[in-house]
Amino acid sequence: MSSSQPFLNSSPISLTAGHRRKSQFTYKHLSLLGQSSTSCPLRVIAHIDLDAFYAQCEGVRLNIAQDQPLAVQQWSGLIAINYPARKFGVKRFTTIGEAKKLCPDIILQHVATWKEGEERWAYHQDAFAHMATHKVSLDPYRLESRRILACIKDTLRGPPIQKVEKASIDEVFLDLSAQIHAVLLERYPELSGPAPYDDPTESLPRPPTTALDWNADALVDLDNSETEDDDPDWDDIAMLIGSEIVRTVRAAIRERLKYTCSAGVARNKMIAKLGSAHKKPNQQTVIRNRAVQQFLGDYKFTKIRNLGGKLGEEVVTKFATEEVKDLLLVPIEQLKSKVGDDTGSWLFHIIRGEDHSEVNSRTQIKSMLSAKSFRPSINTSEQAVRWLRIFAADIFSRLVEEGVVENRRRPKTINLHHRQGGQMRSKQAPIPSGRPIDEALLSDLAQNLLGQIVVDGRVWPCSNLQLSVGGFEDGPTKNRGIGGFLVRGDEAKAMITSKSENHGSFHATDTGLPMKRRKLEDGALRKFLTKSEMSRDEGEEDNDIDNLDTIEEHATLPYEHSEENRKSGSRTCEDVSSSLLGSNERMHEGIDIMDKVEQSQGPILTRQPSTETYTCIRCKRSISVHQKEEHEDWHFAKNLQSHENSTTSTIPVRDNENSAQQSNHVSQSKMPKKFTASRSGTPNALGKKVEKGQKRLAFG
Ligand code: DCP
Ligand code: CA
Repeated sequence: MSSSQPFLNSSPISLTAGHRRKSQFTYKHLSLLGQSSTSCPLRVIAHIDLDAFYAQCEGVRLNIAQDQPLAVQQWSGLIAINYPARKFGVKRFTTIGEAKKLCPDIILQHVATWKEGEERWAYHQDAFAHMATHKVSLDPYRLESRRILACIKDTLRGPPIQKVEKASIDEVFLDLSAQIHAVLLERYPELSGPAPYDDPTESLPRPPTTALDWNADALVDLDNSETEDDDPDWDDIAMLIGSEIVRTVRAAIRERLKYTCSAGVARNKMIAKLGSAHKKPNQQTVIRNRAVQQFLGDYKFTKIRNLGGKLGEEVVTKFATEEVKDLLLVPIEQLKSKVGDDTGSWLFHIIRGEDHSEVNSRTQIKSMLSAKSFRPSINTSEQAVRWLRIFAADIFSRLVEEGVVENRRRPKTINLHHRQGGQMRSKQAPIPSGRPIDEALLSDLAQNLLGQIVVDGRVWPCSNLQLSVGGFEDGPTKNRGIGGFLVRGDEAKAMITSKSENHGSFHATDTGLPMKRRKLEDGALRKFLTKSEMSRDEGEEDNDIDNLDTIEEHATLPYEHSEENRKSGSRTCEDVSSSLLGSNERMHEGIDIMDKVEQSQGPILTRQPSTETYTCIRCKRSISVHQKEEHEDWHFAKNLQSHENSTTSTIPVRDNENSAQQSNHVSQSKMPKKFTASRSGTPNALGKKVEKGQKRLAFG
């Protein structure tokens, strides 16, 4: 942005003017602003949220007029509704039929899907009728999300260093403090001088202005104790500059990418986020420090981040109110005695608009998950494998975005969760280092994990499968190639011995067990699993999350069962419970061929007709030479299996939201701390209510 543009509607007055009063802020505060300190009272945070995001993506992609009503359909429900359609009363819970009645001109665009058996997602006209054989792809929206993020960063480009945190697929937080500091010094050179007597606790001079031009911003009214007649102080000026920067960013997104968004500008993340939702679409709301109490007082505290669920409910019950203004009257000691010391103290401060959480620009994806719930359940390995292939392709395409091809980042483990009846089981294996990750490798690893589950029995009918990769680590430094991923000791030996094998080799470890590798590409299980016809079961919505880190964060919050995770991992309890299980499991021996294969030897062996045979020295059977390799694989796997010390986690789970509670309970003692207490100290409460921004879908 150009800092030379005037933003004050009164001309600067000399700071040496005799009538000048002191600011309530000090030189120290000014310096903290430059450091983006979370405790700086001049701090300015912005939250930007795209309006009707998926709907805008489709509108832009299809070049549809901006006033044309449009909604994004997923199966038989609507997941995003643009603002022109909202005027007709179309909402997220509106049925397709009702939407057409309310707004006959509405365009309903189905989300892109991966069609079973196809290699890429696409926009399929008839996807809505094929829930069982299609899986939703959010790639188009992720791509747009990235373009928007890049545009924001480009517009802000420094110095000073940017602090931009991607909070979900269509939200970012910006800590504008350092930028604002630079602009302040440029526009008010008087501020750059040393503090009087070199004492940083000396007050700053008062800003040389009496009125600020807030342009078209929605300005939240000041607190009752304040008046617009009061002269602005530096926090107001900082907010104004922040607001100016945000306007520039929003204009760039609009001009370059055609998207509108709304924004909140305030002193912290919590208030900025409430601010962006305050006036939509295409507006920005500024909550000056002097307006915070007024702003929050009008809210129900259940709208505040972390208070939307069970904790919020508990507070409502204990204090018989949902209003912030009522809770403000409760002394801290009483809050502590009713909800516990930590939570009480946190609550006391949060309703007063105090939040020192950092805008973390280094938030990185820790794991990725692709999943589907099946209704009715699926009943064969063949069906499962078809989905695993799609999951693998889905995850791989996201890994590409994450820089896996260039070795910028790389996951270390792969996890498969499987639900049958009341049981959720999961298997995990390391992703072999020292070789490129590709779709086939992920698919092979996944199929092997499935094989492990199959051999344990009680597999079908299966109602949910989830494939995830995790344990991301940064790739080699600039001058190291793929070979730079270190391979040591046993692993290196194993790699050498498996060199002649194809890329699908894998290893899996159990604590203390030697690593073992098997060939997958032509393995018996793979062939067995892939040969039969496609699933025709009717499916349920997909669960599709690209950032389990977000889930971990949200795992501390109340959850309701939701089949959807459209907004970067904020909306599922099944996924939460399974990721908890996964994270606590020991690595499991990765054996690829199990009992199931034994039963299926017939079909495998007869699949490729051949006249040439040989007699297997181990089982003395006559085998086609074409199948020698896979037959030997089978023996190998049987051997491994007999040595296997299974570590499968079989934890009873109940349906829907209960599954999260139950699983959480079972594994509580092993849970990483981040699952048991939130950053802000709120208690773990995997419960019923949907957090704001985790709305339950109308279908499922
Ligand atoms: N989403 C979803 N299912 C939900 C909620 C959201 O699939 N239950 C998807 C579709 C939305 C996107 O996430 O377009 C962003 O969610 P928001 O809650 O920000 O909603 P919108 O961006 O659609 O609308 P708004 O203008 O209110 O932000
Ligand atoms: Ca949005």
